[in-house]
Amino acid sequence: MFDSKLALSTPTLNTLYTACTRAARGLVRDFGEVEHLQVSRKGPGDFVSKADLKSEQTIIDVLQKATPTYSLLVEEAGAFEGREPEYRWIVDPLDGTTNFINAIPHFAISIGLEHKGVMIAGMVYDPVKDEMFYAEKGKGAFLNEKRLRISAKDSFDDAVIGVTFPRHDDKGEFDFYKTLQGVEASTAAVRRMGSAVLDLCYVAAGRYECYWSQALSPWDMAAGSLIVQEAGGVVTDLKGKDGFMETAHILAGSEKMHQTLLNLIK
Ligand code: 2AM
Ligand code: CA
Repeated sequence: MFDSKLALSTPTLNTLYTACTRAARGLVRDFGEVEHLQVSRKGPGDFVSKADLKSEQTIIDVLQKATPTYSLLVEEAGAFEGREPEYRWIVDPLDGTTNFINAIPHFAISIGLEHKGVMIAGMVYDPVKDEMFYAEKGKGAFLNEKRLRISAKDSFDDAVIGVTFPRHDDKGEFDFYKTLQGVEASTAAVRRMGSAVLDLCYVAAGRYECYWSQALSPWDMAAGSLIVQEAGGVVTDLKGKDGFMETAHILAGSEKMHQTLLNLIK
């Protein structure tokens, strides 16, 4: 574990690497306890929220030491304004919490860096599989030492589509289950794996042709959206527009598949 090396070395990517690998060490240790059911009597939920907070604090410490003037937006701790607020780190210290609680080895750390509202760097680390996905704007996207490219498939019938189900209380403007039925009927498979940040990276890696979700938070999308774009993919909201970080709905995929899925959602 933690053998992954970076194909690109820049100050930002090195900071991201330190933050991700340090936080991962604690998460993997805690995951081992969940797997062996050695969690406290309060139950796995409480234990996991502690694992989550520890991971978050490790990441905040690394980022604040490297870039003390940048702003931060962190899932649990909230927002901190720095002296250079045009730079902002956006952090999800544990994505795939339900998987983690149930000892399902599919979760990740995600950190993005935004400059004046534009994502300029991102890293997503799946420590169980030792898969480090990362990108810097204009420099391509990578998985460990390998350059990533979006899927080249051109038949929607053969497509594998990733999705995040909406929560039970989501009464949003999209008819999720109708779309799901249409997508199920016209593709090879739909996958609901429980980590939105990894789903986006799987699009970048060509493992999925597309991914969509109608309710995410900025930290679920920040790093992954740049990784998809740098792998040659298209990312929009579910109406085909740019503002997914604000609308919280997102559709990522290769150019052709993205358009086909967009037509099914509309
Ligand atoms: P989490 O594990 O950090 O909570 C599947 O539920 C995926 O979607 C996870 O990545 C989860 O992040 C994320 N997610 C975030 N907000 C969600 C929402 N409103 N509905 C469903 N999933 C959400
Ligand atoms: Ca999340």
